[in-house]
Parts: sequence; structure tokens; C-alpha cells
Amino acid sequence: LMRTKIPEGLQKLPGPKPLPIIGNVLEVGSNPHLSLTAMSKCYGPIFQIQIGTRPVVVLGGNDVIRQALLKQGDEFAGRPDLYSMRFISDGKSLAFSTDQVGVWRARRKLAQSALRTFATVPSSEYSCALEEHISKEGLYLIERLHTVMKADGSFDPFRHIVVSVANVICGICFGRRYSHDDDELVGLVNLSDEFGKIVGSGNPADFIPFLRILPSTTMKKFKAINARFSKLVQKIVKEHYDCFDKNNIRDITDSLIEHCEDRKLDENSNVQVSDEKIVGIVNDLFGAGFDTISTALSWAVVYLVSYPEIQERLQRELNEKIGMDRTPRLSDRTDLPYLEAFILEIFRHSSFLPFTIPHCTSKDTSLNGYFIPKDTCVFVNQWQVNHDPELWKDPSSFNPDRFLTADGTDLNKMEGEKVLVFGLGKRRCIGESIGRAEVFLFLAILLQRLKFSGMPGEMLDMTPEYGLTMKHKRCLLRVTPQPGFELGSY
Ligand code: HEM
Ligand code: HJJ
Repeated sequence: LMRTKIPEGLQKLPGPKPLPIIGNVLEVGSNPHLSLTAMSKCYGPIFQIQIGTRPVVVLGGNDVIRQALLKQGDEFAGRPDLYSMRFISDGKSLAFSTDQVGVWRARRKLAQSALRTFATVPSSEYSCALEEHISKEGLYLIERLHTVMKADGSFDPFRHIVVSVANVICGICFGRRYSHDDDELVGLVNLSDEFGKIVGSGNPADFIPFLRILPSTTMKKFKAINARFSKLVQKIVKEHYDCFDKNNIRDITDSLIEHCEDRKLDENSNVQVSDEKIVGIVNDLFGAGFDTISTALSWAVVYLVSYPEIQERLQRELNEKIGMDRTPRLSDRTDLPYLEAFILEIFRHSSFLPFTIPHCTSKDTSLNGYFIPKDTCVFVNQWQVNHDPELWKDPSSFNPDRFLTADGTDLNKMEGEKVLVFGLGKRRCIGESIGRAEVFLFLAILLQRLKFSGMPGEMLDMTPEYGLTMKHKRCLLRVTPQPGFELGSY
């Protein structure tokens, strides 16, 4: 294969020598965030690997990532055409599809505006709908954990957290919630680890066509999950169409349907986006909204158990600043710097979203003097930035104090901004403010009333399992009520 000629003044990217057919698949291995960070030590903050016969540019340095995603944003805002992504929302996902730039931009704007509107609608007794949903689901989760504790003596944290988190986004997207015993929803949201394993950056089947014809149970499972997911959402969407009333827009699904109707009257809109692609946005909001936040909260709980002195300090802060007479609110965020620091340290240390969703160049470009042709797949290694010894003192230790000012009383905003988990630039997460708020409020509510612990004499396995969102292994934990919140006392 003759490679594209490199323009004058630009250099060829460094990187390991690829093997025929499989490229560097063996070196990338099963933990790409670690192997590609190690390669970066050898080849620098930007290098090229080959997965199968396809070149992939890997960005791992803070500066080069900022240069690409912020300063050269338009050139790096595309998505590559990867095999697994064709099955997500029938290839029509907002986040994963190869939509042309105009279509993607129109859909992204719609999604952002719908989220803003329906998370912040005023609600009696609460500052906004988001706060109402989180408070109710948080208190319900506490009751649920007590019930399971009484029956079984322990519980699988992810199993229960994911349903509560799914109910918050269900409230905003669909105006409804599900029972913790609803097999359809509970079964589906508990499969998100299987989803993430296939979609994670560097899955060989995305790059090597012959792997797709081999019988693969993981790929079969992945298609089945996507089919189940679409079926659930389509059922809800149909119910919304059936009783749609433009004078009573109840949730994000209604507002997207309304947009389709409006647009039919507006003949001079410049980009054409199908109804399916508009209403289909709700797939992404629901999927991203439950998977990311449940992963974050589940990590938070296992860190609390592994670092009991940190849990105690968090509870002291809550006790001092809020007390026992009321439930924490979103507006308490500025008064709980240690909880904020703890959350930042979970984002940094776990880097549970190790790579952004893969990017793709929209035209021939260059970065740091290296030539990168159009349509090159680009991996952005967030894990590497969050563990870079140039940016962080003792990056492998879990230490929330690194995000506090020297006297330990305030959040150090500058340090916090160095954590990279929501991506950057044109493709950065549109759920960031909801995500941060939700992780904060769920944790504040849980910590006020519960003390988490492990099974006596057992160490928790904190090794992440690689994927789009990395999860910890399933485990069994226990809770006891905090003093003043004993069973039946509220
Ligand atoms: C994209 C992180 C919560 C919706 C992303 C990306 C990351 C991310 C890393 C990819 C950025 C890129 O490709 O460069 C997170 C984290 C969350 C979170 C860490 C929670 C702690 C949410 C929530 C929603 C959401 C709650 C919606 C309700 C999306 C969407 C995209 C996205 C739609 C695709 C954007 C696009 O391709 O233009 N998120 N996210 N996320 N996120 Fe989030
Ligand atoms: C899902 C878990 C899913 C979708 C979307 C369509 C949209 C960077 C990250 C999130 C941003 C974007 C999106 C993530 C995935 C999931 C998620 C699952 C089916 C889906 C993490 O959202 O089990 O099924 O269909």
C-alpha cells in the first residue's frame, strides 16, 4: 500500500511498527488506556498506531489534546465509521454516528436546548425538576438499600444505583419512572457493561473485517442490547405520539416531537434532519444519562468503602454544614468543598471514561508539525492526562486534598479544571452540568443518612474493566444508618 505523500515541511508521525493484517493489536491489548500511555512514554504525546490495516492517531498529552480539540476544533470534530457504531440506535445515534457536520450540529443544538429546558423547569418545593427527581430517587434508594440489607445482609451497589439514576433521566426524558422490580428496565440497564466493552476505543472488531465473520458471542450480545434498548425507547416514543398535545409539552420526548411538527411548517430551514433522527436523540440522552452517572456513583461508593477515613471526613463536613434537619440541595455545593474535591478525585483517579468517543479528522491537517490525512481515526487518552506526573503530584494515590486550597477550606478551581473526563471542544459532553450536579446531590443525600462498608475481612477489587465507561467488578457491600437516621426515624 502506497501511503499519502506527506506535504513539504511536515513530518510522518512516530509509532510502533505494525504487523501485517493485525497491525499493533497485540501491543494495544486489553487495557488500551494503560498500553497507549506506556507507548506515549516512548513516542511522545502524539503518535500513530495501526489497528488492523487502519492508522489511528493517539493523543495523550494535555497540550496536544487542547491544541486539537480546542484550537483546531473543526478539523477534529468528526466521528469515524466504526463497525460497532452502526448498531447503536440503528446507526442514527447523535454521539456515535458519522452524520455530516451540519446535521450533527443541528441535532446537538436541539439536544442541548431540550436538556437545559427540562432539567431546569421550576418545580414546587425544589429549585428545578432535576433536583426534585434526584432527591426523590435518592431517598427511595436509601429505603431500598435498607430493605435489601434486612433481607440479604448485603447488596450489589451497581444493581440498585443504576435503577435510581435511570429513573432521574427517565423523568426528564419520558416523564415517568420504573419500579426497582421492573424486569424490562432493570435487566437492560444492568447490561451497560456489555455495551461499553464493545464501544470502547480500540475494539479490534471495529477495525479488522475478518473478525466480524467469526462467531462472536460478545457481538451478538451487543446487537441484542441495542435492539432491546431501541425497543424500550420506541415503545415510550409511540405512547408519546399517541397522546401528543402541543399545548402540554411534558418532557424531552414531547419537545422533540413538537420540533418535528414545527419544522414541517418551516420550509426554508437549511439542513434536513429526519424525524427519526430528531426523536432518536432521546436514545442518546437516556443511554448517556444513566450509564455515565451510575458508573460514577458506583465508583464513589467503592472508594468510600476502601477509604473509611475519607468517608468519615465527608460525613463530618455534611454534619457541620447541613446537619440532620433537612435533606441536602443543589445549592449546598459551594458549602461542601471536601465532597466536591472527593468527586473530582474520583473522576481523575478512576478516569472511568478513559478515552473520549473516537474522533475523526474532517480534512487533511497537521498537529505539532506532523501530517494527519482526512478521515484518520483519533483516540483521545483522558486517562493519561489524569495520571500525567507532569501535571499531578503522586498521580496514582487517591487524595481528594489535592483539590483543596492550602488551608483545606476551599476548592482549588484551577486544579479541578485540569481533570479531563467530559472531553473538550466541539464534541465535549452536553450533559456535563447535569452529570456533575447529579453525582453531587446523590452522594450528599446518601452520605447524610448512610455509612457504607465492605464485607468483614474482604478487600475490594478496584481494578477497572476496560470499556467506554470502565466499571469496577461487581461486589457486595453493606450499609448502616447514620446516627439520627435509624430505621423508621424518618
Ligand atoms: C459525550 C463524559 C454525562 C450526554 C461525552 C463524551 C464524554 C462524556 C467523555 C465524549 C466527548 C468526545 O467525544 O470528545 C460524560 C461524563 C458524564 C456524562 C463523565 C457524567 C459524569 C452525560 C449526561 C448526558 C450526556 C448526563 C445527557 C443527559 C452526552 C452526549 C454526548 C456526550 C449526547 C455526545 C456529544 C457529541 O457527540 O456531540 N460525554 N458524560 N453525558 N455526552 Fe456525556
Ligand atoms: C447508549 C449504555 C446504550 C446508547 C445510545 C444509543 C450516547 C461518552 C459516553 C456517553 C456519551 C454518549 C452516549 C453513550 C451511550 C447506551 C449506554 C447501554 C444504548 C444506546 C459514555 O448511550 O447499555 O446502552 O443507544
